[in-house]
Amino acid sequence: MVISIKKLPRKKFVLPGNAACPGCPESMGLRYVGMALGDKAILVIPAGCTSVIQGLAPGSGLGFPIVNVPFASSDAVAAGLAAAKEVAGEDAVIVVWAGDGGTADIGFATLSGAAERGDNVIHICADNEAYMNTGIQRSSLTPFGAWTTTTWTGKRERKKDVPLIMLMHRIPYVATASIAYPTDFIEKLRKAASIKGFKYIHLHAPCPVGWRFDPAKTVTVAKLAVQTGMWILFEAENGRIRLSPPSKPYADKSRRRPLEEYLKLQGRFRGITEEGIRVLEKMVDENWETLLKLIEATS
Ligand SMILES: Cc1ncc(C[n+]2csc(CCOP(=O)(O)OP(=O)(O)O)c2C)c(N)n1
Ligand code: SF4
Repeated sequence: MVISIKKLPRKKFVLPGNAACPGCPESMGLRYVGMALGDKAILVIPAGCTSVIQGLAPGSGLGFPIVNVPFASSDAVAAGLAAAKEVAGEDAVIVVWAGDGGTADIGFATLSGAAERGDNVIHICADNEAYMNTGIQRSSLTPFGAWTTTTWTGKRERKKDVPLIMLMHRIPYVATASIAYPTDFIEKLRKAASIKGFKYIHLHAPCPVGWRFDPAKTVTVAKLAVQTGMWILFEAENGRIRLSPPSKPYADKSRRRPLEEYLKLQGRFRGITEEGIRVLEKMVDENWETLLKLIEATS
C-alpha cells in the first residue's frame, strides 16, 4: 500500500499552542497517529512528555480522546477499554502511547501481560531514549555511551531490545518506525489497526533537549540513525520478519554511513571515547546480524 501524504486527512490532532518543545519528536509522531487513525483512535497515556504536551484542559494540546493512567497500568487499562468498546459494538482503535520509561521499564509488566493475553490494543513506544519529562534520566532504552543526568560518563549498558522481546511474545504484529519516515510509520499504524490482537510499534524519536542537538535537526538525526544502521526499520506479521524499505540498503554494511556522523550531531555523545565508538559499532553489527538471521529463519 503506497501512502500519499497529500491524500491523508487534514484534521489536526496536535493543536496549535501545545506545550511541546521546538523540534519535539513526540508531537511529530502524534501528528502521524492522527493522520493514520483519525477519529477512531483513543489514546491511553501514562506520565511523560506527552501528558504535558496534551495540556491541562481536555482538547487544549491534543485533539484525541485521552485516558491518563498511572505508568504501570497503561496496557491493563487499554485492555479493559478495548473489551468495553467491543461489547458496545463501537469501532475504536485503542492505542497506548508511552515513552521508553513507560514501556521498557515501569510499564513493562502490563505490556507483557496484555501481549500474552492478546488484548486488542496497539502499543506505541515513543522512544526518546531517556526519561525526558523528569529531567533526562537514563532508561533501559538509553544507548551505550550516551550521557544522561544519571550517566554522567556515558551509559555502560546496551539498549534493551524491546521489539525482539515483543516478537517472542508471538503477537500478530511487531514493527519499528522512525519519525523521519512518516509514510512508513502511517502504513504500519494502519496495518496494525486492521489486525485483531496485540500489536507493538516502536517509534524512534530523537529529542533535541535530552540528546543535545539543534531543534531544527530532529529529522536529520532520526534519518542518520537509520542510515548508519543504528536504528533498523522492520515489521513482523505473524512472526514473519522483513526489513522495511528505508532500512533495506543498510543490510549491506558497506552502504551504512559512518556511525560518527550520527554521534557528532548530539551533545549526549560528546564524551564518548574512540574505544566507546568501537563498542557501539560492534553492537550495531550484532543487532543487524541477529535480525538478518531471524529474517532468514522466518521467511
Ligand atoms: C510510578 C511513577 N513513577 C515515577 C513518576 C515520575 N515520572 C513522571 S514522567 C516520568 C518520565 C517518563 O519517561 P518516559 O516514559 O521515557 O517518557 P518521556 O517523558 O521521555 O516522554 C517519570 C519518571 C510517576 N509519575 N509515576
Ligand atoms: S523534552 Fe524532548 S520529547 Fe519531551 S517535549 Fe521536549 S522535545 Fe519533546
